[in-house]
Amino acid sequence: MHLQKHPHRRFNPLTGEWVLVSPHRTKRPWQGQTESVSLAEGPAHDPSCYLCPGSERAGGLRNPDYTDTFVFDNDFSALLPETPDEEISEGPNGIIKAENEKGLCRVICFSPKHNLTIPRMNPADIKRVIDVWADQYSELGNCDYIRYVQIFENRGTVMGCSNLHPHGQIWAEEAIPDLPAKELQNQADYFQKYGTSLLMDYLDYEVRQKERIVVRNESFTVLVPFWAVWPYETMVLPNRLAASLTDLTGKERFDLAVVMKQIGIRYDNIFKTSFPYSLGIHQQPTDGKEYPGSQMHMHYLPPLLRSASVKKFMVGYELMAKPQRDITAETSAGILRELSDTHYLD
Ligand code: H2U
Ligand code: ZN
Repeated sequence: MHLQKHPHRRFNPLTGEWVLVSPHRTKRPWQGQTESVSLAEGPAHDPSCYLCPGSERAGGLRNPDYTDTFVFDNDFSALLPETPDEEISEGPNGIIKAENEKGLCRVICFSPKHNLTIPRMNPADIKRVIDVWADQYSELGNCDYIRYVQIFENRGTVMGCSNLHPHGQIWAEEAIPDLPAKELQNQADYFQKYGTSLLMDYLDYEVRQKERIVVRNESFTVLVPFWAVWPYETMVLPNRLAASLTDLTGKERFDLAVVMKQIGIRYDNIFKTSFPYSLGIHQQPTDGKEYPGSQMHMHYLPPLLRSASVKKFMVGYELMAKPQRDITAETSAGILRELSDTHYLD
């Protein structure tokens, strides 16, 4: 089987799921929808932006005149700390099942500047965001009922982001959500079977193979995983075993900031646009249990495919069967690797 020629499916050892890869299909014509492109840089301060320093938010609270990062409780939290402790199990064989879910949602502004996105921030300022992420992970994880903390960023209107001011979210909750739970289970099974870390072994392999590596420094590696689903999906891995951001030294956090800037610049440079994506950090649960072999990592899931205006649709087959992609992980990694390290706007 030729991975760049023949249709095949690839296995994702983290989730235990498969992705269909159809490299022969990349020349298919496209006459479908195009997304509108955001070209202009916005202003550094937008008085109508509810995330800018000094602005009033929807809930009536006013933001302080913050100078670096700013964290607040989401005014429209999906999870709440006070909910009645209850479970429902009824219907034939208990098929109607519900459990209460306590939690907290926070918003983090990355910068006071309305138009300063991560790829255009200094590594030192990105490191500050990473420090805040680590502090939030500890603080929220220390709440007695919080077992899992999910840090993420939706970037760009295509990804449902409601505001261009660079910001992310943190949802902390009582139950470990299904996706991280699956990844943790597969890492635990692997450790049980082989006595080593699945993601460390995988990284080791990729570093020797080279073809899916995008950028790398002393502490971190960015690669397009063999099993990537989204056209330019990447994963960011520490070069040593670390359960969470709190395990990282100051130098390692700085090195993470550097690769985040590098991958961010490359993303923006692909189509000369503020590249939309969802970014998420998977870390060890905060339930006090041991997770031997589990490795913290970040996923970048960007939807764009052919241009700044054409995204990959996850529709019929993907919604009903399994994910599918045309351009291979190796081709995407090659494109990302070759792109300039200088942002197209600089
Ligand atoms: P997104 O851009 O990823 O949608 O995140 C913005 C979040 O900010 C969203 O969850 C919250 C929304 O609930 N928000 C506030 O907490 N206060 C506001 O004044 C507006 C938006
Ligand atoms: Zn703003």
